[in-house]
Amino acid sequence: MVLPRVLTIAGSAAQGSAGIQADLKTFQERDVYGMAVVTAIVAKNPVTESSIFTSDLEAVEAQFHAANESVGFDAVKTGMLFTKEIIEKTAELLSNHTPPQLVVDPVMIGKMGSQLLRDDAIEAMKERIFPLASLITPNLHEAEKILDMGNINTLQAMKEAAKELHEFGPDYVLVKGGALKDSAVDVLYDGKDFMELPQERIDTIHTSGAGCSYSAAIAAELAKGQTMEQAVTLAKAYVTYAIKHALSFGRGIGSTYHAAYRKYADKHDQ
Ligand code: PXL
Repeated sequence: MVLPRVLTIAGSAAQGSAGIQADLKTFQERDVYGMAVVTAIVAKNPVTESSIFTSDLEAVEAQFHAANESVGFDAVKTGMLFTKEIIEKTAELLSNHTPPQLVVDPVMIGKMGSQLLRDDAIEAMKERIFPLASLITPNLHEAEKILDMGNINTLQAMKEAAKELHEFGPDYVLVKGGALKDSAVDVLYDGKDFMELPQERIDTIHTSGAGCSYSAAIAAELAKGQTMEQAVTLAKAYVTYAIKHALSFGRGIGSTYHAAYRKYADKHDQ
C-alpha cells in the first residue's frame, strides 16, 4: 500500500494542541503518512512564561535527511522555525531537496502568547522561505508584521495584503481572517484571482492549534494531488469543525479538536 507522505518542520508544543502535535494528528485524520522535523521544544503552561529549547542546526539537518531518505515526501509544511539560523538551514535543505508542494505557515505568536519567531528572523523568512513556497498562510497579525502594515481588518485590506505578500514569490497566498470582528473569512490569491472562503465567527476561546491544523490539512490534501483551491476548501471545513467542537480542559485556552471533522461532518461534505 502507498500513502501520500507529508513532512512537517515545526516546533513541539507539549500541551498537544498546536505545533508538531497538531500537525501529526491532522495528518492522521486526513489519512496521509506523517513525519516531523522538530525545530524547537515549547513548554508553555497557563500561568508561566513559555520555556523554549531550540534544536541544534545539526539536529534539524539530520532529522530532515532521515525523513527524506527513509520515506521521502509529497508535501512539506513549515510551522515554527523560531530563529534566523533555523530558517536559513531549512531554506538550504528545501532548496536542495525541493518538495513537490511546500506550505509555509509563518508562525509568529502562539495563542497563549509565546513568541515563536524572533524579530530578527522575519527578514530571513521573507527572503529565503517565501520564494520556495507553493502557499503561505499568514493570519492578520502575521500579515501586518511581514508587510509592516497596520490594521488589516477588512476584506479589502486582506486582498491588498495578499497582493503584496504574493510579491515575495509564493505561488499562492492565503490570508486568514480568523481575527476579524464579525466574520472569519479567508482570502486565497494566486497572483491573478481571489477566492473567498466565507465563514461565520465561532464563539470560543479554545482555538490553540487552529492555524497549525489548517496548514497541515492543506499540505495533506496537496500531497493527495488535490488542486490548491480544493485543498484549501477542504482544510477550511476541517479546521472549522475542529474549532466548533473545541476541547476545554478547564484551564485557560483549550485545543481545537482534530477528530471533529471525521466524527461530525456529513459524509457528503468530504
Ligand atoms: O499555534 C502556533 C504554535 C505553533 N507551534 C508551536 C506552538 C504554537 C502555539 O502554542 O507551541 C510549537
